[in-house]
Amino acid sequence: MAKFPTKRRLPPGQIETRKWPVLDLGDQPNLSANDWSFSVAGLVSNPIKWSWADFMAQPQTDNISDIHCVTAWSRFDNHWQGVSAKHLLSVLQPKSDAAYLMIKGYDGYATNVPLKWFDDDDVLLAHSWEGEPITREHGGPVRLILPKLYFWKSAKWIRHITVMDQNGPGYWEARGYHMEGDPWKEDRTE
Ligand SMILES: Nc1nc2c(c(=O)[nH]1)N[C@H]1C(S)=C(S)[C@@H](COP(=O)(O)O)O[C@H]1N2
Ligand SMILES: [Mo]
Repeated sequence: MAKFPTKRRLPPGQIETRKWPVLDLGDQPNLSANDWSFSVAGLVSNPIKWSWADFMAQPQTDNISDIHCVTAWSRFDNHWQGVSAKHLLSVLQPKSDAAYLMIKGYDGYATNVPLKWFDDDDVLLAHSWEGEPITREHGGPVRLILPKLYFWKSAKWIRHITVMDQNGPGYWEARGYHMEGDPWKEDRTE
């Protein structure tokens, strides 16, 4: 085994798990695909409101990425399918002063993400995991997957994104979690 692997996979302070723990505020919305819709407003040229049919009519992407939760577990090689953030942004056309997103779930949860972290090839609005619909407990019918930040940024039961020029805290960020949350820098708390 190489003494100095060229690419470490486990960020500092993390432990690999094969299970997929469930973490949320405890109120898991029970949304059928037909109950679900998703909207984006704020500093964009083309605000959207997508039904499930509108969402599924967008180009579909799949990729494999790792989960890093701030509670110290990481899960490798998760296969996701959905609509890429790159595609969403191409539809929205953010304005020149757009810099931060507030991402909201149907349970009232919110988390803030800088646009520069959202605008990446591995970011998805995901509807499937390992070829199956994402279960209710993991945020189905649609959740965000933003693998390069701690998993609290990956909002489950995604409902709305507000595009802003100023940063502001979401649920956990208002309670001491980091405004960015890069696991490689151990951005756990502010
Ligand atoms: N809507 C919503 N999204 C959420 C949360 C939540 O409470 N509500 N919890 C976050 C936290 S703290 C984590 S670690 C992950 C957990 O996702 P999982 O239950 O699929 O592992 O979801 C994130 N997204
Ligand atoms: Mo978390």
